Amino acid sequence: MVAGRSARPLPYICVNSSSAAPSDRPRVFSGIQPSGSSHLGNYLGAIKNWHRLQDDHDAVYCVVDLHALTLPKEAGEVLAGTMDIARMLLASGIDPERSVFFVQSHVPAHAELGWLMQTVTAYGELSRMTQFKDKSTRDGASGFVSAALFTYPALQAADILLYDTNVVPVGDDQRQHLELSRDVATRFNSRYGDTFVVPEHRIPEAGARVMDLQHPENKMSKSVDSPLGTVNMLDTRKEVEKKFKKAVTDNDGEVRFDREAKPGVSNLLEILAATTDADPTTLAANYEQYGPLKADTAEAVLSIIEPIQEKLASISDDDVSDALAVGAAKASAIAEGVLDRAYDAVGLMRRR
Ligand code: AQP
Repeated sequence: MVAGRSARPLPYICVNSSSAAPSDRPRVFSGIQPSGSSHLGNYLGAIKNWHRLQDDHDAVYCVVDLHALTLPKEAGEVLAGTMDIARMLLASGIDPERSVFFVQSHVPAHAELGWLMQTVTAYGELSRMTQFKDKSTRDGASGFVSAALFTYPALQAADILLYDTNVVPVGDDQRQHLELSRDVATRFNSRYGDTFVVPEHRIPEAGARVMDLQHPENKMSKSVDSPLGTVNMLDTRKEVEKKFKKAVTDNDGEVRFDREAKPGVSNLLEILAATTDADPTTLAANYEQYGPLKADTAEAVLSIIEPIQEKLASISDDDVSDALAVGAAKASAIAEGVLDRAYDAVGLMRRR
């Protein structure tokens, strides 16, 4: 049994309802960085699940623009990325009527609770984060490693805890950060009294770790420059076909799902499985050669991204800004209450 609130005090206000009716549906929260073009890994690892979970959860989804600043950015770059990724999420089926959909920096409670969470996060815990180790040594860090890159898992914990979140749908790369969020929530609760819901992660069976098509030992990533290895959600049909055709496999010619021994082929099977809701081992039995597997995987991916691209074209900047403004108001209403609860638990003097 996890320490802390196992459920929110009920009845609480359903964030999706214009009538503010009480709801006892589990709450789901997740975020995405506006740090570059969203790719197939983001879609299969996270966004696809976000879309589905709107049906039976109280959903809160966020563009985490403050996280994007952990790696050096040009002025204005995050703003442009925020519009792009928000538009992509709307086109992918995130429905601002059914979900709270907003930008992290529009709700100041994130930064405030982020500070409180740093006070219950150990230096040693942050030092063990593999994302920090990877990103601080990567070319993209351009020699400058910000303190924020080191501490942002505490801000991520705040993002989640501010919404009394029960479930966090993420890709496998976020497993370690999620564990940290659970640990710091539990520590806060035991130090200051029962304050936060301790969240669970939800990682998809297929598509949890989509690998780079050229370097199948690395995850597909926004901030890594791998033009042939990354399938972007905005890629044309020609680009997608070319990237899958050139995907790195191996020389033994056998189509078999084995991540260790056959990372390239297994990645293709996993992408096909995630896009068609099938099982990668079962799918492998349908193929004797790599060529048809590559062609079918490209086609399955196109059947997902082409309709999203079509929808994108119909969403204006105003549509995006309007949706985000409504979402920020709804998000603030929840987050400010939880932040007050945290300040009260710690025992800070409150302004009259
Ligand atoms: N390759 C992936 N396979 C499956 N899921 C993935 N996610 C990211 N890459 C993959 C999931 O997408 C969600 C949003 O990711 P993010 O942008 O917040 O963070 P990230 O993991 O840092 O994304 P990138 O693409 O790798 O960007 P950079 O290079 O900037 O770090 C998360 O749920 C994540 O698990």
